[in-house]
Amino acid sequence: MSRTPRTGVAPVPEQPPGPDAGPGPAAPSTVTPGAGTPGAGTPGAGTLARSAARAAGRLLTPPTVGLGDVVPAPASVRPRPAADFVLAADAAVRVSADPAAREVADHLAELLRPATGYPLPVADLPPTPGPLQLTLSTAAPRGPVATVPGDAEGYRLDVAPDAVRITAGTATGLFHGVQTLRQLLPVAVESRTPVAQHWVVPGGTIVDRPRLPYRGAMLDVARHFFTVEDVYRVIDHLARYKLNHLHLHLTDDQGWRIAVDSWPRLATVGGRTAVGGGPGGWYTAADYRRIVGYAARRHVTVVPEVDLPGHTNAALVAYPELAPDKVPPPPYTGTEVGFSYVDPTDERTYDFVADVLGEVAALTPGPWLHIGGDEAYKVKGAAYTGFVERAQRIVAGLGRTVVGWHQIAPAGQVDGRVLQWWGTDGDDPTVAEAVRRGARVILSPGNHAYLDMKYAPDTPIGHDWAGLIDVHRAYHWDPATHLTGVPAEAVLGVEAPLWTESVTSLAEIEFLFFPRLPALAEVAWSAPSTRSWTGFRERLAGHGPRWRAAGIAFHPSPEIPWPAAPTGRHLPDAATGEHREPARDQRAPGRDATTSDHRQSLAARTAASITQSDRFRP
Ligand code: TNX
Repeated sequence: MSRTPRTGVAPVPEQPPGPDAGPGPAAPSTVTPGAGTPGAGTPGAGTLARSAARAAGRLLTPPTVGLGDVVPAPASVRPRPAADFVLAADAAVRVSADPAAREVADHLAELLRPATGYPLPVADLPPTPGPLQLTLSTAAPRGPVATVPGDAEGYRLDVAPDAVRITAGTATGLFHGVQTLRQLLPVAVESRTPVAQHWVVPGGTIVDRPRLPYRGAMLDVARHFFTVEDVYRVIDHLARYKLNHLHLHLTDDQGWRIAVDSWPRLATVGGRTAVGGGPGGWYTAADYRRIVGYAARRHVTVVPEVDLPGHTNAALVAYPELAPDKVPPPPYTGTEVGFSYVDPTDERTYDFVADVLGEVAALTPGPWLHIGGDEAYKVKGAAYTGFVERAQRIVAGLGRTVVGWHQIAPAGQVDGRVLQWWGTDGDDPTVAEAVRRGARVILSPGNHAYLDMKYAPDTPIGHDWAGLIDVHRAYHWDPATHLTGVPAEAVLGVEAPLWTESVTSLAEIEFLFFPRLPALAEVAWSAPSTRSWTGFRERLAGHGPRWRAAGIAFHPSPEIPWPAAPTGRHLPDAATGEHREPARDQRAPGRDATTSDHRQSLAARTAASITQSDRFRP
């Protein structure tokens, strides 16, 4: 159904119209007199001229993207090739009079202004409809948007010659519709400076909603620290692909990254280290609030993780009273796991847990608190389950929902508890039993969703303990049937964790994210009937030029039919923004690499970043 693209972007296979796609808008005439003129009965000369110019533009400039070339695949796509829309320089954005919807409209205008150079003022709907309309409504004009109870994220996008209309029951739905619209505009929309271009959007109707409510990625800011601005950029990447949760792994052996007023040394002492001996860092409460606020404006919920009772060396350095032997351990900058733990037999430990979780909860508007629970190898049996059960009660007492790595499964059930699965074999009777007792599951299978795994043996950073994960492996699995004994109804969603033992910069985060993050986004968002590897790789191909235009580093996987050169691995140089080849001969450390290996690797990588290589340039 997607038109044959004009830029080498491959067409997508026909998608079935969804049950609620509706008949679509009536075919408009080529020129719509009076469009955009307040109260116009008879069109003025200016209006007619603008309409004629638009019509001419349409004739001269076909869209560069097919209506179906969207990632993740929408639920239903109905192209209307005669109904393309051209954005005019005098266009305004009109939006339902609602503060949250208004924020989405402002976001749309901010996305479009740099590349178009158009002023794109934003104003309320009604009275003037205007060419870009965002309408908050429980029922779209031509058929319901939200037919599934609780579907708070669906939207409908109608593209006609006179207007692009996004209709949704919630501001979140409008926001997702805006992300779709962004993908339907020419690649140049990603430019940060004005581009002379006909801003054509392919005509037709998309009706869309997510398959799973929880779609996320995790960033480990503990092994290496990332700035607030880096995290903003990660949030932008999530939002682009309709992921709605950012899990921040805030604490680990190598660093404590969130200020806690009642235990100040956690950050000021425990935050000073990082893998490989770097300077570390931590977020003040104000920093963290900025992250949470930035995410909220992009309809992304932050899920903070305080990893307990293991992965706590940094906390023990700061407060030795929490250690089993009350002796301060040396700071840890290696990459081993499972050696540290807070003393589960000391009441002071539970004061610490309650204080920390209380402060983090107070800073976090979202419903989730992640208590970790992984790899606490030295806290066994009843000592472990007893600790987890107390931590779970503390979270419940704060009015939040517990999330923990799936190792917490044997602990008693609390309402709504969520287990995050990170195993690799799809079968865990303990998790299945916890699900029978009411637990829900977020799926992060290590061999499909772990973004710190290498793509291929020669990937310059990352691990391989869960296997190599190329784009096909990231894409090719089904959350509904993945875990034995865990039915689809118990699957809350999918999350792609990025552990950062080997990751030291935003460019490296992006290189591991792209193109696998969009693959996992499609696993989580798109109905099975709309998904196919062939269709995905062809739709995804058109995103390479978008990432390049947006300065996003990515791995140009040979599995994807990218439309044009350049090939090669593109890690933009942090200082110059120039794309460069990462040091191919350097292996980032695995789980058991030594600190000095890691230091050497970092030093070599830094050197590589200033030695531009032409080997992989187009
Ligand atoms: C396992 S997955 C871990 C992390 C490591 C990661 C490296 C999980 C819950 N724990 O501590 O960073 O492997 O891939």
